Amino acid sequence: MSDDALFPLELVQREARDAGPRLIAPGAVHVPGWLTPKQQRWIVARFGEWTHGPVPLRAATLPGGHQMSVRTVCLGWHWQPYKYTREATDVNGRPVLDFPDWMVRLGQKAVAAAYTSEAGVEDSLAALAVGYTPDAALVNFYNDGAAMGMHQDKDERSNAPVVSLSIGEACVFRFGNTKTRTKPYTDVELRSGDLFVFGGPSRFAYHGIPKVLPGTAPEDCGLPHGRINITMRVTGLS
Ligand code: MD3
Ligand code: FE
Repeated sequence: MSDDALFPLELVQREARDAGPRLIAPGAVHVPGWLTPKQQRWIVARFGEWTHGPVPLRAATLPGGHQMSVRTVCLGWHWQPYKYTREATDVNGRPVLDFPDWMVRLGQKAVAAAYTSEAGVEDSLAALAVGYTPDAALVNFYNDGAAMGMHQDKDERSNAPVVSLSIGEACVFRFGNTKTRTKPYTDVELRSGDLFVFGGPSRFAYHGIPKVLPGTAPEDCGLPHGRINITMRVTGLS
């Protein structure tokens, strides 16, 4: 018997999905393999459309003059350091793309999938899935050694959870604490198809991506090189 028959790829992926939601810290739940390969490929195709939209993928320039190595395209609201705007005034002044209805529904399903009793979350968090309505997404693209330093996401005027979806190459995700950008932190490997939800006590924790692991994109994810991360947020703006 060939190795392919003994160790089919489907079995490996099924195991990731079977692992179910894991509580990393209060309010921080990792759901390995939540998106199917077909869903991942469909989202990669949408990503291609977004990057050809009114505002191109761009590396934001921080107030100190440094450029981020990650490039981003936004939906719903355009993020720039450190505010949300409807027009990309730091890029080309064009209006941001709409936040798609399918992504609102996907965000609701994501919070519900993460905040189940299976994950051991508090009942008060499980209630956050009801009526979850994200209105902004930052779609990050990592390639050629791109990384993201430890930071907090606090430009939103809401403490609603953030939903994160990963597609493509795996990465090391560093989940810290709410007090300092240094230790203690927990490193978690995020792989293609993984979901992570950050709410409740984890919503304002420091976090970052120390490295992407080149060459680890599964063949069936639709993205041969690099890593896409979608984070959905509730801005609390109107
Ligand atoms: C924890 N993105 O866009 S996703 C970001 O993989 C960002 O591109 C990383 O950090 C990425 O701001 C990490 C995981 C994540 C996103 C938002 C969070 C973790 C979070 C907000 C609060 C706490
Ligand atoms: Fe962040």
